[in-house]
Amino acid sequence: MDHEADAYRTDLMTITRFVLNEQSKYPESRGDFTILLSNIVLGCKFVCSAVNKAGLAKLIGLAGETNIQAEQKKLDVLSNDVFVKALVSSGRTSVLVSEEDEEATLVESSKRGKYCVVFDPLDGSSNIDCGVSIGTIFGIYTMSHNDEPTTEDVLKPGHEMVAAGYCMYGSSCMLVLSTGTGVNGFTLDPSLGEFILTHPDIKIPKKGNIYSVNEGNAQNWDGPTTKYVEKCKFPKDGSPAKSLRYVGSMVADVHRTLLYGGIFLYPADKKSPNGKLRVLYEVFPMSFLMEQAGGQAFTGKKRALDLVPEKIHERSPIFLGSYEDVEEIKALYAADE
Ligand code: FDP
Repeated sequence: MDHEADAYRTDLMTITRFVLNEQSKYPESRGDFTILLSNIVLGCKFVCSAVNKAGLAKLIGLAGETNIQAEQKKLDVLSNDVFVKALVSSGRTSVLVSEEDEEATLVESSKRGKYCVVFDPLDGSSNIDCGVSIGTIFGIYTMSHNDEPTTEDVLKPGHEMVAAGYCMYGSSCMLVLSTGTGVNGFTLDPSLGEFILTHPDIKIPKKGNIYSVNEGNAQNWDGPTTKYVEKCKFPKDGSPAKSLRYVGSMVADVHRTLLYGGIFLYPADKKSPNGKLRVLYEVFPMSFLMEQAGGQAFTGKKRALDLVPEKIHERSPIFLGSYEDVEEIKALYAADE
């Protein structure tokens, strides 16, 4: 391969080119989604740069404020600020829900647009101080009316999302996106400051050999989850035991699951009967991506994307990943009923 020539390729598929290509399939489209997405991309680049220099910039440490999760750190505050400003100034949003803000942001009338964005600006915050991968997760809905926006506009099932994605700040910065026609992964080329399509049409393997869960909670799990994890470790059908991988940062754990296959679980337990992860900006976007990649996402009771949240910070148990692995846990819950 001619590496020198490769370094100067001029036909690179940047994320903007990619979305413009997608958009050209809809002649009635006026470019609103492209503008919205370019503001999300700007937020991701900003946070990526802040994460990379966190130590240097003395950003690590408590910000001296507590949020609803009582865990807000400086980088979380900064990331939230960046995304809220980028999304409002895009002029394409009406309602924003952030993990960091107790109330939804209802955008002032002069800056309103047709989208609602739900997001966790910096997920996996307990990993910030030790340099482990963290990420931003987002989901996008469209407004279904032209009246005053309200919080109700985002209390909709996940299958109504028009797009979802995450950006992982890890050994490289990767943005994984679905607009409802498959899943594509873009890697930030720092020399260009552009996300380049590096993982086109991601498909999750039908079955994997990794399970990912916080086993420290095992004593509080219910029967089906306990049985499933037991099966992963001591299979009785002659298949090899699965490997356990758990970063404890949802974006990193889901990213690995998407690329390598397997299952990610954050089940309910006796202490947290609704699990830990948030429906709107963790469970829904990741479930949307999994389904688009050929996998499944299940709550222990139903398809995750069929949940209808009643509150913006609602939680749900979640089991997501390879189609066949999720089938197994579904069967255990069905048998338990
Ligand atoms: P964190 O508490 O570090 O912000 O919902 C947030 C989250 O991380 C997820 O990213 C992660 O999957 C999960 O919590 C980890 O929770 P446990 O520490 O309870 O395993």
